[in-house]
Order: sequence, then structure tokens, then C-alpha cells
Amino acid sequence: MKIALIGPPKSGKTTIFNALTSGDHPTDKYAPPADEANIGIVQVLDERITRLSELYKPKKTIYANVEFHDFPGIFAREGENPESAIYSGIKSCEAFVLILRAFGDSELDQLYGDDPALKVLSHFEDEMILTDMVIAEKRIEKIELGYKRGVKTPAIQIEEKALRRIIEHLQAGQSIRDLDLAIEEEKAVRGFQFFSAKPLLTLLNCSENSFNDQEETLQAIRNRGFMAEVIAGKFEQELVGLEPEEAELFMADMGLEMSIRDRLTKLCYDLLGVHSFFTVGEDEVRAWTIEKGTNAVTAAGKIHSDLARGFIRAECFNYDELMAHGSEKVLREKGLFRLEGKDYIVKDGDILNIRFNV
Ligand SMILES: Nc1nc2c(ncn2[C@@H]2O[C@H](COP(=O)(O)OP(=O)(O)OP(=O)(O)O)[C@@H](O)[C@H]2O)c(=O)[nH]1
Ligand SMILES: [Mg+2]
Repeated sequence: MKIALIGPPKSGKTTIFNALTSGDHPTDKYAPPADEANIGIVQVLDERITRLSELYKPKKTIYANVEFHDFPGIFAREGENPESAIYSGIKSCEAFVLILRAFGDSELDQLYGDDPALKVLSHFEDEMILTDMVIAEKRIEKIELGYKRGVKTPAIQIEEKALRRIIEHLQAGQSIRDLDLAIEEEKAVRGFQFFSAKPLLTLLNCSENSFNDQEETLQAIRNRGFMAEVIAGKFEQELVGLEPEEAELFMADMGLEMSIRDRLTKLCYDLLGVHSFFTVGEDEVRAWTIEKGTNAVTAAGKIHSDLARGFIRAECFNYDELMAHGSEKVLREKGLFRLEGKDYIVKDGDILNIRFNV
């Protein structure tokens, strides 16, 4: 799972990235924009995996992970090139975390303006819509040129129809994520990786002492249809350097129950509509990430394509049942050890053993 941290210049992206990855990348107020992203992999420390590992004592325990890409500020200057490596890097991520500055800093106000978070959010939405429109219109021109030369396949016609719907929608100032495309239309335009089609979570980065005063702004952002949360980036980065017990005391003071890693990875799961199933055994206990609504055969394919190709059935029980009854043996005796077919919709916390034959 690849998540892009994006935002206007100096909104605190690298500060938050450092807190997430225990990193030490420079966060200099006056540094020019970096020319590439910082990349960090964060384990999703699902305590269910920890407990399964204690139970099965496998040789390997593998948590899921999220890859965070920390990009320099964007959409700040006239004439930025939306076809640059930075922009294509951003678009290659599956979802965006948009970090908006909500901490006061008179020098940053002078350098980058003091627009309130909501206004910056609108600016970002507009820029994303505009960038997508340019790409869609360019492609339409190419398609029309092709038609004149006699290149008119059914696939191109589907793509054209989808693009025309998209352009109409963008012209009305709407993001593509709010447009209901048919499956074949969505497939035809997937390769463009449109900005405004990606799930977006907004983080208000504020100072420690205004952490609990952001409710009004958060609500306004949520009313626009986005997930929104508050974060005290600098405070979180400072926690990284402390002993765990000390960090917990500071977190408790702020009313925080979970580390920034746990909070943000969980939010990203919600943002992308994914959850986890597990495989267990002597060799390995492992978490797998799938979209909600995925069936057993597709989930099996996540593990290995052979398991999907030769799928016979899934032996299945749920983590909660296992913990309630203590062992697989008891689950079998109680009839809670299920055999499921290809179409079974895998639930969060299901433990699967795929029977297959290739
Ligand atoms: N008071 C306060 N300052 C912060 C906070 N987060 C970041 N800063 C300061 O803001 C400045 C920029 O922080 P960065 O994390 O480098 O911002 P950035 O968004 O990565 O900047 P670019 O990548 O250049 O766009 C630094 O001086 C940080 O110390 C915060 O939560 N509170
Ligand atoms: Mg940065």
C-alpha cells in the first residue's frame, strides 16, 4: 500500500514523516523544495498478529506494512509542471494524505501566505481538477486525431465516452472520485491515475496547544466529503526521541491513546476500504491486506497465483472465535471450523488455509 504525503510548502509533511518512520530528515523552514520524495515503510503492528504469533510460535511473523512517500510541497507556484517526476510519483500512490498547516508561524505566513486550511483545501481540489482536465482533454484530442485516421476500436470508444463524462464532471468543478463510472469505463481510464480520483485524507497539522480546538474546521472539511483528522506534527516528532514510558505520559496529556503510526496506518486502511486476513502455521504467521468485499479465491491469489488458479476451498475460522475458544482443536469440535467456497466474502480477521490443486 503506497500512500503519498502531500501538501503546500512547509505544512509539516517531513516532520510528520519523521514521526511516522522515526526518521531524521531535515525540516528546515528556509530550505528549497527537495527534488525527490522520502520513502519509508511502516509496519502495521496489528496486535492480533502478535497474539497469533505467541500462539503458533512460527519461525517468521510478518505484519502488513504501509509505504509512506513524503513529497515536497506542490501547487504553490504558477507554471509548475504537472508532468514532472514529482507529480508522477504522487500519482503512482494509491491514496493521498493532504497535510495542511494549522500551526501559527509568522515567518511562514510571510513566505507562503496565511490562508486558512479550508481555503488551501479548496485550492488543492481546484488544482487537482485542473490537472486532470488537461490530461483528459489532451487524450481526447489524440483520440479524435486517431478517428480521422480510421483508428476506432470499441475499446477506444469506451475510453472516449468515459473521458467525455469525466471532462463534463470536472468542468462542473467536481472531483472524479465523486463520479460513478461503469466498471469498463473505470478500467479504460485507470492508467491516467487521475489526481481527483484518489481517496484523500486531510490532516490538520497544528501546534500542541491548539490540538483540541480544531473541531469546527474538521467538521467543515468532513462536510465536504473528506476524512479529516488533527495532528500535532512537531509534538509527534519530539515523542520519537523519548523513552516509551515518557512518551506515553505526554500522549496521555494530549488525550492520545495510540501512536502516530498506529493512528495513521489505521486511517489509511479506512481511507482505502481495506482490511486484513491472516495465515497461520509453524513456518509463518502473516497478515494480508485485501479490499473489503474480496472473495476467497481473490484473497487466495494475494498469497500466490497458484492458490487462486487451483483453488478448491478455504478452511476458515475467525480470529475472535479462536481467541474465545483457545485453540483450533476446540473450534473443530464445536463446528466453528468452516469450509468455504470461491465466492465466500472474506471477513476482517479471518484465518484462512487454502486447499488447492495445480
Ligand atoms: N509549530 C509547529 N511547527 C511545525 C510543525 N510541523 C512542522 N513545523 C515546522 O515547519 C517547518 C517546515 O516543516 P517540514 O516538516 O519541513 O515541512 P514540509 O511540509 O516537509 O516542507 P516542504 O517539504 O519543503 O514543503 C519546520 O520549521 C518545522 O519545524 C508543527 O506541528 N508545529
Ligand atoms: Mg518536506
